[in-house]
Amino acid sequence: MMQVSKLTDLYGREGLSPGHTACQGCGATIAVRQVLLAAEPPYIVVSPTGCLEVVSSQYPYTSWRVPWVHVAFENAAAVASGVEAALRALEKKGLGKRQKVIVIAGDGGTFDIGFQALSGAFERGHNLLYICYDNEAYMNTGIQRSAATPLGATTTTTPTGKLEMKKDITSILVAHGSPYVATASPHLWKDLANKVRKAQSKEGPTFLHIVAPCPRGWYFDSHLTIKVAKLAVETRIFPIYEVEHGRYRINYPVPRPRPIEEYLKLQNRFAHLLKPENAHILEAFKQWVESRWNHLLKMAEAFPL
Ligand SMILES: Cc1ncc(C[n+]2csc(CCOP(=O)(O)OP(=O)(O)O)c2C)c(N)n1
Ligand code: SF4
Repeated sequence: MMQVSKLTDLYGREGLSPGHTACQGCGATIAVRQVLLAAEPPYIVVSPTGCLEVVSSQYPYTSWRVPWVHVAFENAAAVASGVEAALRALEKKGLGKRQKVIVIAGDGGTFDIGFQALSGAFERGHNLLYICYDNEAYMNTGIQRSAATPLGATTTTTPTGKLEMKKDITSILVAHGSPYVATASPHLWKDLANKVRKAQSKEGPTFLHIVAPCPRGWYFDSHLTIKVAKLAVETRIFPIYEVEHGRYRINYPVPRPRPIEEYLKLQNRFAHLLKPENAHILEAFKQWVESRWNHLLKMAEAFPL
């Protein structure tokens, strides 16, 4: 596996062409571009319905320069399993080479409606890399809440703020016994690129969870996307780590976290959390961040990579 150390390592591999119709500053599209720059060809991408699909495939045009299959919202991992099984059967007959199938899906298609297919594919042990770009809501259909939406965030279905915590999807995938599960952020592009390659090189089902700030649904100015991603990591809200066969490594230690308010105040979806009457929700949010970080530290100490 070749490590990515400079931009020229990725030169000439654009899998997503310009001309797509994503919003300016779309974190998901930036992250997907990085994924495709890093991925070692050949590979086939499977995407369920969501912003990424809608902005990249308006008939009769396509932004995809790699083989790409669009499937229903709920069955990306099931279709990817079928593609992977077919490739395996062809290889047995000497008719092709095995390759990792890459799913790229939003959080709604991953945490919620595609979860059964995802869990099944991991349990069956298919050779696929499942990537979730997490913009923390169903953006394509109008910013509805998902299981990835954080506590307190305003969406069109939680107008006064979500009451539940974000689902810990990475721990769930680790519990499936996956050989490689990791998180990444587009502001740490080298780390992201190397994780794509590592996840691709492992036999079996692997998972990459990428924070994907959405100016439209998080209500921030489009030039702030990378700053928001960086703050998500530097406040410990979105820890950057990897888990190989159950062993943990924190790739981006945050010994002195930035104040959580710095992250929240950039995004209007959290505006009400900074009002004095909602101090208890802000406190619960902070406790959630701290307890997850402490849990991660304990795991990295008890089961180091
Ligand atoms: C079974 C089914 N239910 C609902 C929809 C409508 N729908 C299409 S995309 C989408 C939201 C996608 O959200 P997410 O996966 O988070 O991707 P994003 O749009 O945020 O990128 C919904 C609800 C659908 N296509 N199929
Ligand atoms: S709504 Fe958000 S995720 Fe969808 S294209 Fe716009 S910025 Fe990207």
